[in-house]
Amino acid sequence: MVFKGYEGVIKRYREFLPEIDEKYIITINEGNTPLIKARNLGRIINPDIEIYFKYEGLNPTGSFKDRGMTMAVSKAVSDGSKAVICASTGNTSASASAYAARAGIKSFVLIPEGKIATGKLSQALVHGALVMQIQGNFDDALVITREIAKDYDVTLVNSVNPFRLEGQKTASFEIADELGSAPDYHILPVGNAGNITAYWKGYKEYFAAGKIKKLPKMIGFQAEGAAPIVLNHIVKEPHTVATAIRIGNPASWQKAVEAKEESGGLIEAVSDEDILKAYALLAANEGVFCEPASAITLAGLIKLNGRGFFEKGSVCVLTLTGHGLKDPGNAIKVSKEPVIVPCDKNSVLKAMGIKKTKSGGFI
Ligand code: AN7
Repeated sequence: MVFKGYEGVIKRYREFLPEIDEKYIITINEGNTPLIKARNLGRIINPDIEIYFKYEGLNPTGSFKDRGMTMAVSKAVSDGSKAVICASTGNTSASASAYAARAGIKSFVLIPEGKIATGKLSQALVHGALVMQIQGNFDDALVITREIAKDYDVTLVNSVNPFRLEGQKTASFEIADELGSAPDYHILPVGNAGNITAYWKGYKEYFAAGKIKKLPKMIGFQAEGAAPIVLNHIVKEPHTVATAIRIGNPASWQKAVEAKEESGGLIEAVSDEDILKAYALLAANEGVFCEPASAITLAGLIKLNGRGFFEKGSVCVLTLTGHGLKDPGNAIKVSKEPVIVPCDKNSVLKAMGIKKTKSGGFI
């Protein structure tokens, strides 16, 4: 039987990616995520700009990491590697362990103890990784991981592995293919700074190939308590509610600064309070549920819009890097509590606030 369905980013964008022999491709059909036009937020924030969400939470493990992991794990397998290792704030570990499971190789993950969202921890565990909770932060874990990968027979699949960025750049191809152009502004969260680097690389390659006629301005946001690039110094003890981007010494620091400078963009910080407000606003007004680190893009857009940053007609794409279900605890915290109602119809009607029967109007 000949399968004619979609089979992931390596096959789709083969001509723009390093060659991987087809028999080694490890894919869970990542990529091909929806670009969703905002329906209500434009009206609330600024009716003169167009806002699109690249909803990366709809990748197989619920984050953008899968685009890079298909490349990194395929390459590892084609090189004969039998194990992968990563440090992670959560999503990389979920993705690495899933792709390793699919490849039939081992995965080792180092995560900061107590600082990763429950959904992500459950993923790494259920996919069979050896999960090591390190009594330190992500930056400490990455140092150890890099050292081990240098000296032992395990493949490092953090974004310092160049194949990760190759895969991740395919998101900008998809956006350009759907818009028929690059956006004016592309807004991303910045943690270890791999993704903003990958997107910029992707846009530049599409431009060089004549697929797009202009380049976007790259706009990155860090959480105020974890904003080394904005502060221009390492943050020893980063803190933020957006645990995915709780990083104080990003590996792709310099490349992110280059993306910002070459594109004429910027990298700024926003507060945890504004991140959580944007997180709730997005879910309640667009039906799109992302994790707090992803919502920093909307918080950042609102911040820039407040100082009249966007020209009329600007097209802004915001990458929503991870699914909201990764981190249900924060969703519950920012929402109204469920109401407790006795188990009878009248109590339910009372709780609903309905007074009249059918066609009598609602509430
Ligand atoms: C949802 O999983 O670093 O700037 O170890 O999970 O490319 O690091 C996650 C990062 C944004 C930041 N949004 O991307 C990890 C990890 C979400 C993330 C980022 C991450 P980079």
